[in-house]
Amino acid sequence: MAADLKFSSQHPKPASLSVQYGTAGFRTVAAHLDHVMYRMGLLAVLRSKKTKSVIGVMVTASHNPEEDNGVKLVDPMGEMLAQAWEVYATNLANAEEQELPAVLADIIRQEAIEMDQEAHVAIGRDTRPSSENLSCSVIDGVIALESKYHDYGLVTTPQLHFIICCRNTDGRYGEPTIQGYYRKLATAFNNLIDQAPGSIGGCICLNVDGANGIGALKLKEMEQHLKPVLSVKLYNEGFSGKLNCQCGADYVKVQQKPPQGIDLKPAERCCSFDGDADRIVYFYKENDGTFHLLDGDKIATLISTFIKELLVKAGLDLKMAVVQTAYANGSSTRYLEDIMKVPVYCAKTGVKHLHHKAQEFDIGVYFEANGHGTVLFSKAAEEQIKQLLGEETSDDKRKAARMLESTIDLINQTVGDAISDMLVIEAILYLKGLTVQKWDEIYTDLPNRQFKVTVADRRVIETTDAERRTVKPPGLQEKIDELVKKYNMSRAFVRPSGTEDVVRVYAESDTQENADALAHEVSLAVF
Ligand code: 16G
Ligand code: ZN
Repeated sequence: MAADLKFSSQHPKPASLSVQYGTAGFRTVAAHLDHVMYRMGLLAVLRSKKTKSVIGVMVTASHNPEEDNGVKLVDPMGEMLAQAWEVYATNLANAEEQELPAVLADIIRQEAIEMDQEAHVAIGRDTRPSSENLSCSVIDGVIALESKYHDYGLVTTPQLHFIICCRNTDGRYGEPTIQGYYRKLATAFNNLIDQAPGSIGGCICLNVDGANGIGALKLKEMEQHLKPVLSVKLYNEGFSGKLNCQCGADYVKVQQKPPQGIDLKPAERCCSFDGDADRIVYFYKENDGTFHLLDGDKIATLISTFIKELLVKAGLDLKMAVVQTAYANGSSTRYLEDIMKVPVYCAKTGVKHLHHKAQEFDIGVYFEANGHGTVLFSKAAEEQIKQLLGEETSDDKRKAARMLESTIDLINQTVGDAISDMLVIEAILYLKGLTVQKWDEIYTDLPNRQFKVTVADRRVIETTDAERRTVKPPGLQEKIDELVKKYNMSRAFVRPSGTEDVVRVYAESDTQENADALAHEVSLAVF
């Protein structure tokens, strides 16, 4: 390893700054990230040499404020960076300038990386003002190790994941361009819509809150490819408002109210993207002004019901499961298990955990309540569906198989994708002739409340059972159990955040007052 790394001194690490590769990469104020970006350029090259594949680097801080930024690496099939490499990322980011060559050499040795192997890095960024410069710093890191890169510029996070997967599968997943993404999804959407019974017609009207971010930009580009049955009205497009400020999926989910800047009329359906368009939630208001949120749990239920019905119609015996997190509303879990008879599993918060679990099934539907999710189809499932299309079979079975095929193509299986999820949901609602209210009525959410609690050291809390119970500090779980017993149909848990220096508290109960009171009492127990 060369003693001096090219450009390294142009990306100095601020003294005494320490950062960590968290649940979704590095995230902090943008001003602290220049050296991290350069070093992630270096790491992406090593990961690319190791995997002999194209590796992605996405510059974004998702739903966090505009002043923040972040970076995450995308692995060959479009998944999150392998967890074993997260520690290399943290070590590299925190190395002092003079230690950097040695830390790099250490990774090369530990991973037995062949340095003469070619490397390719694909870079994308969101619309934050800091993102362009930060992505140039990533490029400096790639060039410092004399490697090739492609700068895809402004893209949504899931678009970059899609491109990485396409590039590493010789185009079998799709054409590795933004136009290729639009064409694949639009063709699938249009094919699904064409399957609607003759009695269904008219136009779907949807208000979309773009969180003043990249999703709005990309949805506009995509619209021309879609059948005119979908009439999208975009709000918070980013011309004047600030990214994620009083708008976007996270704001709507946490605040349980509509975003600013949207003129919400009773019964009209709306959805909100987050800042990098990998999350989506739906909402509407009633005539009396009551606000209704349809979150990731409602989305998972809608999609898994649709797929299950198609599997039955097609006569396919495929194992489908839904993966949720501790935040999933108890009503959704009960509905899926008891009414739908679909097995439900709980994973730790963070896409990588849900994704991993969902890979165990023929069809794994995973959604976090916050609206991040997708559906994974195993190779065997895809093959069985294709095979059915090639066989002599009844028209009904063939039609169901064709719809399953289009659904697979419409879903971005690499990661949760607001645009793709939105099109899946819209197609399902259209095909079933469902309004947003009817969808909402499938089950009723239990009232719930989330709080953040600031403590001296959040690491004193350790959890088990997919974060639903604490094992440390001693006595805390017993206290929570006692509190939960006081309320009807209640559940509560606490977990240290993976992205902020806080502890999160969640409670649900039979009434909003009880959920609020329980969350409050549990918060006090955390101190
Ligand atoms: C990150 C995760 C998201 C998770 C959230 C939890 C990814 C791509 N994103 O944003 O899935 O819900 O962290 O944050 O994995 P918390 O640990 O601060 O509650
Ligand atoms: Zn996001």
